Amino acid sequence: MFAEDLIAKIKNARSIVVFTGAGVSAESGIPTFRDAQTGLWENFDATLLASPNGFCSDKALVWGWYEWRRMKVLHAQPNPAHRAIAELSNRVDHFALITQNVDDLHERSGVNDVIHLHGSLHQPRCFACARAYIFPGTMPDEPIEGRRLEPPRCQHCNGYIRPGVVWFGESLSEAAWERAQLAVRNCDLLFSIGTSAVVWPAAQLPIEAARSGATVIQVNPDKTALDQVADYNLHGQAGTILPLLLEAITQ
Ligand code: BV8
Ligand code: ZN
Repeated sequence: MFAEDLIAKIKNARSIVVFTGAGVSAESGIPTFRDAQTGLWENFDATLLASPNGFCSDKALVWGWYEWRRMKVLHAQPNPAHRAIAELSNRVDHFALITQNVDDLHERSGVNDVIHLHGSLHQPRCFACARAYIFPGTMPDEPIEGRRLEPPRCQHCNGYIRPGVVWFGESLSEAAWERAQLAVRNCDLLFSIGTSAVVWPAAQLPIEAARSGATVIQVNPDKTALDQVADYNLHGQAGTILPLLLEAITQ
């Protein structure tokens, strides 16, 4: 199934980075970023909804969209791809997981130190004073086509609560970006899993790994701009490929 030199490279790697996008959560039933535009969302530009201007121009529409996505994540379970990545993290001396995803499925599959480049659905904060907001313990019950929902207000300054994610046009957290760059510059091997590699500066990471001499392995059913950069392109679903890869390296 896999080239012998590929298996040897993974077995001999002492430092591995796994870089993931929405595709790794697809088999958990979480729509990938671009096809999250189902129902009500199909006539909205995602990059508009996921932006400060989008929120300021229609807070209830954007907050309702994020609550619908948060509900999807709360109902979802980690899939075999998440679990294979967690198992890999226990088999290598140095491991870093860098994700563009805002769900917590990597954490729930057992990876305890996840670098979230684009924040998290589970850490809302006040748009004005940045104080953390704690969600009520209840499960949101959002219809599939979504609905407008007024965002809650901050108890401290009465500002609007916003999703704890990095929107388009917002800069990434310095700390996360520094950690991610350090990891990719010092790894022997980087997996890029389930990302269309179109969002910057995240998309730069596998390129920096390759430039630093790492072996780059891409897992994606489709071709992406990374096909030119990767040493190995495993075209298929992560939930199928990764468990087979783990099996092959443990033989
Ligand atoms: C910034 C959180 C500047 C919100 C997200 C160059 C440099 C810097 C910036 C830019 C630049 N060029 C353009 C920009 C602007 C912009 C950008 O990149 N725009 C894009 C559209 C061109 N970047 C930004 O605005 C960034 N900010 O740089 O700030 C700055 C600097 C200083 C001071 C101020 C400002 C911030 C970008 C972060 C945006 N936030 N997420 C939310 O989630 O709602 S991005 C969001 O979209 C996701 O987090 C993710 O990163 C991205 C979606 O990408 P993917 O994860 O790849 O998902 P996608 O659906 O695209 O693809 C899924 C893939 O999986 C597919 O390939 C599919 O084939 C595959 N797949 C499907 N099923 C499976 C599978 N693979 C495996 N197995 C399966 N089963
Ligand atoms: Zn506040």
